[in-house]
Amino acid sequence: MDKIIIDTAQFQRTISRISHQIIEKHASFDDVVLVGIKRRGAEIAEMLQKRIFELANINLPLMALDITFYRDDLNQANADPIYAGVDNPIPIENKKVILIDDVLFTGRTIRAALDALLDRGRASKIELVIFIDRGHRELPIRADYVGKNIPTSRSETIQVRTEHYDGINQVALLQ
Ligand code: 3GP
Ligand code: 5GP
Ligand code: MG
Repeated sequence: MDKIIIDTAQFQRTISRISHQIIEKHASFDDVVLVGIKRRGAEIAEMLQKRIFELANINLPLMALDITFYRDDLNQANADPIYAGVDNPIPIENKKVILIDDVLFTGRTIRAALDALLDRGRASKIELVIFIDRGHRELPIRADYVGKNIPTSRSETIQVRTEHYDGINQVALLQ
């Protein structure tokens, strides 16, 4: 069964709300950079970048990060230590990083992302934006900005659909 829990209009409102929250929380944007986790986290990061520009006329630098090779559940035989996994690399040393992903589940992706970020420099601060928090954390990780909390069973799947990959912005719960 496929239940739409966030439709296209709600999706856009959620992007707007998180954008407002980010603007409200930062007195200055001089050192702020956006880092989206590929793939859909990076697309959501682009949406936030666009909305923040529309709302506050601030154009934040944006980088897309592939954290696959930093996962703790990766088969070591497949690991490729020279893999860069970054689009549009930007310096993060002493920057305030706003890290963005689509779904927060066990927290292992974010742990891997923190590792990937640390390899690129020492950020002065890292905040986390998550579009859907579905619970079931296995690590002590929480988001600073949450689109929506959706309690799920482990057998359910959240499908975040985005324009670029799915032709539409919406979120479905699959049982
Ligand atoms: P995405 O960010 O492009 O959506 O985290 C890597 C990918 O795993 C995600 O890519 C996501 O689509 C996909 N994925 C889909 N369902 C699940 C799931 O239930 N668990 C995990 N770990 N990944 C999922
Ligand atoms: P975690 O590492 O926290 O267990 O999972 C987070 C990552 O896995 C996210 O980047 C997300 O894309 C993917 N993920 C985990 N659970 C789901 C889910 O139910 N639906 C989707 N679409 N992605 C998920
Ligand atoms: Mg993802």
